Amino acid sequence: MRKRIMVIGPTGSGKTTLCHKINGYDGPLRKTQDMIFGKYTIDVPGSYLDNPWMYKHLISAALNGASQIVLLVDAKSRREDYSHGFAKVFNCPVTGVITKCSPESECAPRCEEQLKKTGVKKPWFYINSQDDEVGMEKLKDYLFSLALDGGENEIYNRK
Ligand SMILES: Nc1nc2c(ncn2[C@@H]2O[C@H](COP(=O)(O)OP(=O)(O)O)[C@@H](O)[C@H]2O)c(=O)[nH]1
Ligand SMILES: [Mg+2]
Repeated sequence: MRKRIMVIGPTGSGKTTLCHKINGYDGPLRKTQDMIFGKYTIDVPGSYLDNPWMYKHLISAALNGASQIVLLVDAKSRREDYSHGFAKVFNCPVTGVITKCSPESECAPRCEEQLKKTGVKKPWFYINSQDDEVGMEKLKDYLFSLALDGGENEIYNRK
């Protein structure tokens, strides 16, 4: 099976929006309770983060289907959605992305602190899908370049 970019984050943090951008799809946003396998992505429902007993399902899905993880922090939310060191359970690269915010915003330090506590190493990316195509392109280039290092994935032939 082709390995994909697995996008993890709380409900409403922008996972589906990001997956659509990565896949070059601009249809409507839909809400589901299932993992959605897109062309290059796996869109994981936020409910997987709500219960620690769901983590094992998340981890096994990642082992089977993901070449890398994208972990989202929603700058508009004040909740801490990840347990300490959560990112370290994955045996593939984990990229931290802060949505709905820019590095200059006052929410930035709080979000970066959350990524740090979750165990996500730099580089971290900021996207604001509403008005920042540059940030999105930078992130996509980075994710596809990670994929290029990896092997048989179809993503690897994109450029
Ligand atoms: N301002 C802003 N809104 C966003 C961003 N990404 C997603 N949204 C909005 O946040 C809401 C939830 O997005 P969605 O992709 O469905 O989140 P999901 O529940 O994580 O899949 C939608 O109304 C999106 O338009 C972003 O980067 N900036
Ligand atoms: Mg969604």
